[in-house]
Amino acid sequence: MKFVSLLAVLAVADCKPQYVIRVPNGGNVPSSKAIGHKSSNGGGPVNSFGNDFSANGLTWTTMLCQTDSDGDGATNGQELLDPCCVWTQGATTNAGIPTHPGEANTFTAAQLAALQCNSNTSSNTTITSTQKSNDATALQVYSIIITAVVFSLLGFT
Ligand SMILES: [Ca+2]
Repeated sequence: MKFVSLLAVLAVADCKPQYVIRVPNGGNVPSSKAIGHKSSNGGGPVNSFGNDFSANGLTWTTMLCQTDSDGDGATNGQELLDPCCVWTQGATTNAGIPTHPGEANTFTAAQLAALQCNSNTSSNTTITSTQKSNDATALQVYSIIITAVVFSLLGFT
C-alpha cells in the first residue's frame, strides 16, 4: 500500500510545467501540452515517455534521447527533433514538427530514414549563446576594419 501511495505522489510531482523546457521541443508537440502524461493536458498518470523521463532523473540524457519509449521505431530524440542527441536545456531546437514520444506513431521506412542523425540535423542544434557572442564580436571587428579601409580610401587618414 505504501508503494502505491509513493507512486501516486511521484505521478503528481511529475506533472509540473517546468519539465516541458527540459526536453527539446517539449512544448511543441501538436495536440499535447504534457508529453510525459497520458492526458494531453497533463496531470494524472504518466505514459511510457514520462516513465523513462523519470528514470533518467527528469533530465534529457543521451540514454533518454536514444530510447524509443513508445516502441514505434523512432527514438525519443528523433521524435523531438534531436536525432543526434546533442540538445541541452536552453539551446535552440531543430526546425520542424516534432512527434509524440509517448504515443506510438506509424512511420514508413522512408520517414524513419529521414529522422536519422546526419550532419545537417546535428549542426542546427549546436548553436549556443557563446557561439552567437563570438559571431557578434567577429562582426564588430570586421566593421571596424571595413570602416578604417573606407576612411583610408577617402583620404581621411
Ligand atoms: Ca518512438
